Amino acid sequence: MSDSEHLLALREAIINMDFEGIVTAAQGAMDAGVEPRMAITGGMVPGMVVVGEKFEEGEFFLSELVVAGEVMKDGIKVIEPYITGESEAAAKAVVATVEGDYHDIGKNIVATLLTVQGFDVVDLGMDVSASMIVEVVREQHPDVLGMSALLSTTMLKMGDVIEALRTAGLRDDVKIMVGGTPVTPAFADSIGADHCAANAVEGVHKCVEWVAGAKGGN
Ligand code: B12
Repeated sequence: MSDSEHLLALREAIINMDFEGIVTAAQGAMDAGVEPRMAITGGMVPGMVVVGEKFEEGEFFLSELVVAGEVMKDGIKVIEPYITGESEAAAKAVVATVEGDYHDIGKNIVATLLTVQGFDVVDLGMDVSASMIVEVVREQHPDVLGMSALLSTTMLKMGDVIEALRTAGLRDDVKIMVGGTPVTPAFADSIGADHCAANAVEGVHKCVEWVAGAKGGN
């Protein structure tokens, strides 16, 4: 099987909500030497995009979104041990899905990739209030704060968090990255975030760059 056939098998297992299929496809891809990050972003994530489209078109219901999400998590469990870090960043990151939002799959991928890059990751989970994030930033002094939102309504909460950090006098102590499908660079700018991640891999590269830059005195 070629790499693209493995990616297709991963995509199909998500769309078919196939718990056994995803484990077989993920293990098959890893055994064949498919790059683990590519298996996630080029195989499973496109499958989730199709699931989202089917939901939008009325072919799938909420129950299917939940099951597809669980299938994706099972696939990530298989792939996770194969992801190796490129460098030891030796820095701290706090990640959270903002208040009112129960989408955590993308945020979990970010947390995994940050961990393999050597970050000490404090994962606050989903539906996290601005006041909780401010408290944790105050106590933990992270180098990076990563926030995720998948709903066009909840992404506004990211702005509330940044405002609350400003009020607390903590805004300039931490680099802030926002991500999730509805989030655009223009939106990130408008709320005063430092970066809008195109995807988890690009976002984590940026975090590594920030930390390396800070160490180098930039
Ligand atoms: C799975 C899913 C769910 C699951 C979530 C399960 C879970 N544990 O996460 C459940 C069933 C709970 C759910 C519920 C709902 N959902 Co939903 N869901 C999805 C679906 C199909 C996939 C999301 C996903 O996990 N994608 C895979 C991950 C890997 O991708 P990702 O999250 O985008 O993350 C990637 C990048 O964005 C990035 N990233 C994300 N965050 C961050 C953060 C940082 C710091 C960085 C660096 C990078 C980064 O990295 C990831 C990898 O590259 C999407 C459709 C879609 N295609 O996006 C709809 C979708 C997001 N849901 C939607 C809706 C409407 C809902 C509900 C309101 C439905 C309802 N009527 O109740 C509820 C809301 C619940 C709530 N309050 O949050 C809409 C949102 C529309 C909008 N723009 O507002 C979508 C787009 C579906 C649609 N097309 O209509 N959903």
